[in-house]
Amino acid sequence: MNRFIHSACRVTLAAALGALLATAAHAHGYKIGTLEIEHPWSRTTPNGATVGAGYLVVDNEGAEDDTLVSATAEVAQRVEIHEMSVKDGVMTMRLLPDGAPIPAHGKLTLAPGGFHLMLIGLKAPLKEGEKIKGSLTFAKAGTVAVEFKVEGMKGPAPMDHDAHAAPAN
Ligand SMILES: [Cu+2]
Repeated sequence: MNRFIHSACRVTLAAALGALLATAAHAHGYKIGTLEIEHPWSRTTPNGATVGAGYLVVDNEGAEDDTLVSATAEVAQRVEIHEMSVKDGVMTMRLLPDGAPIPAHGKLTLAPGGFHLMLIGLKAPLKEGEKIKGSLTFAKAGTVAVEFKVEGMKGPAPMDHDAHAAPAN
């Protein structure tokens, strides 16, 4: 019994340490004006995929609203800002032509299932561990260069991208 408890403790400790190290290793961020951009990342894409996605968090420490109005990524012909939502049980995706709002003293979260960047016209599949050079442009703060880290599949299923991948015949 004692032995069981001890080994359980070790496992928990190892898991906690592992999570901590993983977080530290993955964290990267950028700052422009009053905005802090946390951990831009993207997902691996299968061979032949023409679209990918970009995710990040923007923290606004300022007293004025701002807007993420556009973005670029070297691997994509163009990048759009999209929002995914579920209405009446149906998943819908829409392009936000005016960008995504970042409230004063608030944050904008781009994550699977919600706001995201859509990388359109991929020149090559995205492989785990790659860094994609790109930029983010904000209405007030201006443009900042960022790198999106490509991470493997994990967390919620990437339905958002499959939903608007080119029609699969
Ligand atoms: Cu999208």
